[in-house]
Amino acid sequence: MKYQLIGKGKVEIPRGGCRAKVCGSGEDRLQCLSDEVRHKVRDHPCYSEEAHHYYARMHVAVAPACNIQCHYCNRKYDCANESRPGVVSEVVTPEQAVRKVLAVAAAIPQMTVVGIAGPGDALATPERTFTTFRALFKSMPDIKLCVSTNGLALPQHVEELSKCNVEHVTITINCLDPDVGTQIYPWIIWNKRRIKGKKGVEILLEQQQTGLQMAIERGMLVKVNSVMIPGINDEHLKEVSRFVRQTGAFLHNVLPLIAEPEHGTYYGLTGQRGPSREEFEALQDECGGDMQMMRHCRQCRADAVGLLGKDRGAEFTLDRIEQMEIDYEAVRERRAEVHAAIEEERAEKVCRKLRTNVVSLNSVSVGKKKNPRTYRPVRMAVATTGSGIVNQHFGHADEFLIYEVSTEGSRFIGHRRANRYCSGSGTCGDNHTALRYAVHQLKDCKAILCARIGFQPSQALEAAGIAPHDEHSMAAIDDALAAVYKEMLENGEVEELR
Ligand code: CLF
Ligand code: SF4
Repeated sequence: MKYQLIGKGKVEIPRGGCRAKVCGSGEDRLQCLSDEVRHKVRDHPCYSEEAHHYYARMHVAVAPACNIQCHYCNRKYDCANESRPGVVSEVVTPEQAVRKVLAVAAAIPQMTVVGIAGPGDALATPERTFTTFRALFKSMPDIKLCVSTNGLALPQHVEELSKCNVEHVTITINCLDPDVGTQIYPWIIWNKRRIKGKKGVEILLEQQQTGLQMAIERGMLVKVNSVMIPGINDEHLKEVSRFVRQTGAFLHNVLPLIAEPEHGTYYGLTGQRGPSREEFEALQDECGGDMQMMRHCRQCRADAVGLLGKDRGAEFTLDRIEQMEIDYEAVRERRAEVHAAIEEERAEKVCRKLRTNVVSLNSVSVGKKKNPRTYRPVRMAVATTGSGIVNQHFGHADEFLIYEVSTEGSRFIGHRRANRYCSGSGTCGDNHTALRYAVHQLKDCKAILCARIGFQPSQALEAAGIAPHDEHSMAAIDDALAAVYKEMLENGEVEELR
């Protein structure tokens, strides 16, 4: 190795969790964690795949400036570390941010986390970020606080983050090797001076690694984001993932580069491509190993509000929330009730899963009682609006969740964007482009589970080898997937493993 890592291998892992490969990202994974860590992640929609079906997050865009330049960023757009390209509707002051959080907490009681993720870097304008965090910690202590940063200023602010009760820290680490870094970062601002090239990159990487260690030592749950840039850091990210695992970070989140000429970024204008879906999934699998990988990231906007993938930010613009009078004590009681009901539902789901799913799949009789474990897993898509239930019409879906289903149960793979097939205006049948796109997006799936589906889309999907299922409407996703897989096994539709 031709570069130095900071304190590699020296950090104690505080999470108390098991590292068994069997741990998934859902409830089974949660059961492996210490009580303290489980408490921190069980209602954080980014840190727990299972939680993202139930709980929402919001970002307050209080951080307009940045202290580095990434070749994939044009700050007219959101921070590409934590967002999809799109202009932030409005940068808010700390006071406006608190007001906005109050409004969202009242309207969306499932909102459990407030994050600061841009549109610049949260720690490049620390006074704005910390004024916001302090006020939120004081007035709404039941809401978790989360920050996302490029890491340059993390070491000098980690103590203050800890004092503000920020338990979740995301650091974007795209490389460990400065020679790779020079192809990603042209300059940084350090001690009020612009430092270009390798020297600047070396400072950035050292700060990132030091900040990562310091945050972990203070008991924060650290997630590392890495942007996959084909031909630049794609191979190198496997090494980054190993490093992340060794430091004791909780989660690694590899994101695909989004680079379009219209975004005006260096990569967009120079033709740097993002990864294909196949390349991206292959890297996620390779980085996985016994490391917990995040697969449900939506690359959200720096002002996103709501469940991941279901943005409601437009409902909470400053002009809309100005007149609201909110009594937080009443809101807090209501939120506690809603959270208790969600937890009851989740507990009931776990019991039901233990009683039925695996048992029923493992005991399914296929032909002459062959062992069903010798059958291939199958990919299936689900249309859902949340709560872990198959509850969305095919034509209303903006995205589909993708699972790999086998006799062992179901494993979340990721999400696929969709364009709504049905506008609700009675013209669904004409929306061939959206339908073609959905078929393309689901081409590796054998089934789509939704609340309802019309005749035309059913036909188009079936012709592409994707079986539509709306008979499990309102069933829990895991149960519905298991039932469809079982049916496929019984019908001899699942390929046998040799
Ligand atoms: Fe926001 Fe990030 Fe906190 Fe989540 S997002 S600051 S950890 S509360 Fe989540 Fe959005 Fe992905 Fe970020 S889905 S982009 S990982
Ligand atoms: Fe843009 Fe974020 Fe990079 Fe700063 S750290 S240049 S805001 S992507």
